[in-house]
Amino acid sequence: MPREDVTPLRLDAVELRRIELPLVSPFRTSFGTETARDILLVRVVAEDVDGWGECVAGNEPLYSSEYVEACQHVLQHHLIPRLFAHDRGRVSAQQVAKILEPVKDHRMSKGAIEAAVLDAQLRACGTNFATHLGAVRATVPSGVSVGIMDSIDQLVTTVGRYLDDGYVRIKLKIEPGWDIEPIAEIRRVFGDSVPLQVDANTAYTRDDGAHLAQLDRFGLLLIEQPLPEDDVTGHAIIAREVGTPICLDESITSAEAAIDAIERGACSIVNIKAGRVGGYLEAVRVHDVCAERGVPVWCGGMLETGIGRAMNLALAALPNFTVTGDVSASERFWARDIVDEPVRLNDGHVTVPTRPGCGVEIDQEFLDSVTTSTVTLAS
Ligand code: NPQ
Ligand code: MG
Repeated sequence: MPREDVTPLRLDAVELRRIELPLVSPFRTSFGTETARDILLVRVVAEDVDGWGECVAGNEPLYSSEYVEACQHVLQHHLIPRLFAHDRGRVSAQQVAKILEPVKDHRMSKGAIEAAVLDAQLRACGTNFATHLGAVRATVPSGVSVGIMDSIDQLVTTVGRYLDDGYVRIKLKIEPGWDIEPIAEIRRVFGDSVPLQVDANTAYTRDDGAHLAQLDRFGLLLIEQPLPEDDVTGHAIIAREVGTPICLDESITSAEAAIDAIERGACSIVNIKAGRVGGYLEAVRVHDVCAERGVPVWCGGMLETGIGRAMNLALAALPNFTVTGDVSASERFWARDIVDEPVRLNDGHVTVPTRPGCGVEIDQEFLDSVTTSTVTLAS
């Protein structure tokens, strides 16, 4: 029953749990360096079934304006009370966005609670995320995102290790001063056949078109988000000056934003992250509008635990996800994951979970050991 409405559940309680998980190695992007994640998990308790959601906001408002402490506040004081007040707490995931629409933005927070409600509903009826969202694949190819390093030697060593692991595509983070040279060296060492792309996380300006065009000779799959989130027009300008396809990440905040960016010639490939667009249901709509316009999509990553990673795999199994995404193995980021079946790499591919809901179960003992706070809200 793909994408059909599912029966509302009565929300008895919602738990907001914060966990602290150290990264296996620091992850540096053009906006900063992360050494540990402070992650907000949402658990809904509804008619004796639990549902989990993961908020992808970072510790600080650097990737976007959202950050974990603000997400906890808006969920606790503005979003969850609205769900409790709706029809005496009876809600289906398909109604969540509509009920929360009066609250502007806060898409990562909305996406986290919607995911938890959807997980509970699907567990209650024995359906998995993949089937519900419309998945057509049992496994998906796995790419890896590689941070900015202190030296090109260190980058070469790191990329070599990921290629040995079997990752089928490498994404290199870039910024002014760390772009042409490191890419040239990776091509020189590993050859022209390694599928390679770059992500600027908004670090360039409209004047950088000629500079970025120097990347054209490396045969990259795409350049991701060179300019600020708001600058769709700027991306259209850059897209005319650079031969490599432009892909948008931060700018794509909804299906409407995707349509606008595509129609204005700002991108020819779209990165989809459920949290960035307000949830998995909107993410499917982004997928659909891109498919209708012949624009391929791929699934981004936000350093998720096994919960968000399992849901991302279901999304990445939809038909228009024809570009390799950033859903890496759990061990790329974590020494130990909080779920019973962490994502594992198998010949460069990862397997879409098939058990009900998101398809993974919480390792409660380990989860408790990394929990820094818990707030329970009752309807
Ligand atoms: C991207 N992710 O595609 C993001 C950026 C990113 C895997 O490259 C904390 C929270 C740290 C969110 C680091 C990847 C983060 C983060 C990077 C998002 O642009
Ligand atoms: Mg990105």
